[in-house]
Amino acid sequence: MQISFNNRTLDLTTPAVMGILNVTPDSFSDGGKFIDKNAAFNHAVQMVKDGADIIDIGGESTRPGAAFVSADEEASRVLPIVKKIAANLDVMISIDTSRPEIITECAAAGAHIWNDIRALTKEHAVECAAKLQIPVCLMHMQGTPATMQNNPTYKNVVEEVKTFLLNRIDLCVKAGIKAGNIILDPGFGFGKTVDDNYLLLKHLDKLCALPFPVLSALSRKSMLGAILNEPEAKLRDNASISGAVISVMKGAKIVRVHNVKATKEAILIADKVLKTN
Ligand code: 7PJ
Repeated sequence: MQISFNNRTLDLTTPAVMGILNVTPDSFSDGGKFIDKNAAFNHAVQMVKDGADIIDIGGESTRPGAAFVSADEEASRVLPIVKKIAANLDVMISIDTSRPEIITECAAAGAHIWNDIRALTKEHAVECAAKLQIPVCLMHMQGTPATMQNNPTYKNVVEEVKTFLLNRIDLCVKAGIKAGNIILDPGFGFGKTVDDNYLLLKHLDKLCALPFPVLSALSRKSMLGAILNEPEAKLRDNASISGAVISVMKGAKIVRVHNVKATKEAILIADKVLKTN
């Protein structure tokens, strides 16, 4: 498995680390720290040194109750850092956005992956991805970021997440998106109870059995805090690394994390276990 765009290829025969770079003032674990363009760039440089294969840039906070961000504001947050990373670092760039106009500008500025927590459900998103031929990550979410944690309900969360993603794949492929450009994500924490999240993690191999790379993003999330009884997101890194290792053992090809160095080292060992005969 590999993904390619804008003259860059990511080989997924070894699992990849996606380092999180939030450029929002209100993101829950590192919000505000990387608003300054130089600080954001320096953090990206460090993550690349630490072994990041992808830098995921997000300009819209999706935490419940987060303020609305206009497209102009989102563009002004992400575009300068996309340009600076594309010009200076040997790394893939993904953009955590749901807006076609943002990804179009970012792709022209050198980005490589459209990471959409709304799975291309905004108007014109599917057509835009088909036109750009950019790799896309389709994530499952129940509800909307504002209300998703109010009362998430499933009969069978593992099956429902898989069915949702299969339906999105079908629609995307019919609209002209290449199957080889699709990445899947169960969406840990997006409209799920703690136990829903652990069922999804326990059965992540079922999603990984589909012929698409799976991205697992549970770094610092509240599903970890719930077990540790740790309200401070930054103090959940050991649990995050454990989650990344479990994900890779179950077949995930990309892990989206805050702590790149520790995660990279940990999943290299998991990958060696998987590949040893
Ligand atoms: C996810 C994401 C996720 C993907 C965020 C946070 C919230 N992108 N962006 N999957 N979560 N693909 O990091 O806690 O789960 S923002």
